[in-house]
Amino acid sequence: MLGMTTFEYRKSLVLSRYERLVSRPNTMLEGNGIYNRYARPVITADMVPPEWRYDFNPETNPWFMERIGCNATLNSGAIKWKDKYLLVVRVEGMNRKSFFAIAESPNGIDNFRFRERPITMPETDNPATNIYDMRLTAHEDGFIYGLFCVERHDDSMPGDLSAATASCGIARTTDLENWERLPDLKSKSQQRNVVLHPEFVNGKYALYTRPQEGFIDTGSGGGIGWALVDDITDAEIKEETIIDHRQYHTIKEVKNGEGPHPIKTSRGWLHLAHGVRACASGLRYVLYMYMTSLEEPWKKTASPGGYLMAPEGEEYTGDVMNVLFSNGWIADPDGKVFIYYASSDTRMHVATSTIDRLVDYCLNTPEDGLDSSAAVRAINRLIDSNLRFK
Ligand code: M1P
Repeated sequence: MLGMTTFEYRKSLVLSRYERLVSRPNTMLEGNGIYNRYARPVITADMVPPEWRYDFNPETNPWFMERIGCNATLNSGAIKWKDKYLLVVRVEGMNRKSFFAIAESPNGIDNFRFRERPITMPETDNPATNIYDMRLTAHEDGFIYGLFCVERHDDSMPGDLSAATASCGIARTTDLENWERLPDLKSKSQQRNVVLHPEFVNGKYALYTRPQEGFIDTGSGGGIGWALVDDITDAEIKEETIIDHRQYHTIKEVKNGEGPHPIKTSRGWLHLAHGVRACASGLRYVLYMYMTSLEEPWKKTASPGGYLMAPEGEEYTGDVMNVLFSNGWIADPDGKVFIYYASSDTRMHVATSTIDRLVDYCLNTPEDGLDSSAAVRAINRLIDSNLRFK
């Protein structure tokens, strides 16, 4: 501090703290055999570059004050690109507006750094108030698509400042730098958590949908839907079938939603999703899995009961408590899977597994028997079988 101005002192402090944060290593924690968590989050609000937050001009910012604060870094799409692990992070400012920004890492578990600037997402002729939660799909048509939620005020309720609508925005790129915005998905209901399947199905684009009656409540929307679309440049849902239903007294009683696009395996499509239930302290968001048929990706073939991951430790707390949410994972050619998930709408984490382990988990975890007697029967079957190995 000696001989330094406040500006110089604070600037060097902020930059060295930032550098320490983005370059610190992460360590794997032993898990339950299905996946491993890591000791530290992979992206936090503090890892947003100081150049986005501070005015570096000593004349206009003599105290080196933060000018544009960041509130959270959450629900991120993921893709492997030129040997790097890329997250399209939902960055939420202190002003509650979200936008997208790419952070990349050489190994997928630490050293994530944001690119120089956030993504400038082109608007449609009906500009959005807020955009968030991008799902990335490298489609067999050659484009990388980003599908995301577009929020606007619901102008049919002029006096209600909380009335909003959710629809699906669609953009595509070939270089993850320049984005072409396509018209929003047309749908009879509101939509959030819409995901593009990576392959054509019967010559059409295929979408996982999440019809909802209101902005928050799914109402009569029965769960994760499936719809085929003729033209992605003018996408419209004409018919929608529910392929993964919400159910009474399960982890997805209140809501569910597809996570990232499913991973293709020799045993079928592996799906990651979030399920929501209500409890005295509010809503609880957990991650769960299911599998569908390779040839008919809309047909469920495996449905392990309960959740894959629920909040643990610091993951419980944040802006929206008791939430895990994932919209990005990466499968490496050697079968390693990086599951990127956000905790409590605040920070990003990674867990690693393999395709073989996740398929085994899906095929060999008993389904939810939907009542307590069935839960005890499943445990007794396991105990009976284990008696032979004592
Ligand atoms: O706050 C938890 C999540 O709530 C919404 O998800 P869903 O529509 O499934 O309830 C989204 O706003 C999501 O961004 C958020 O993480």
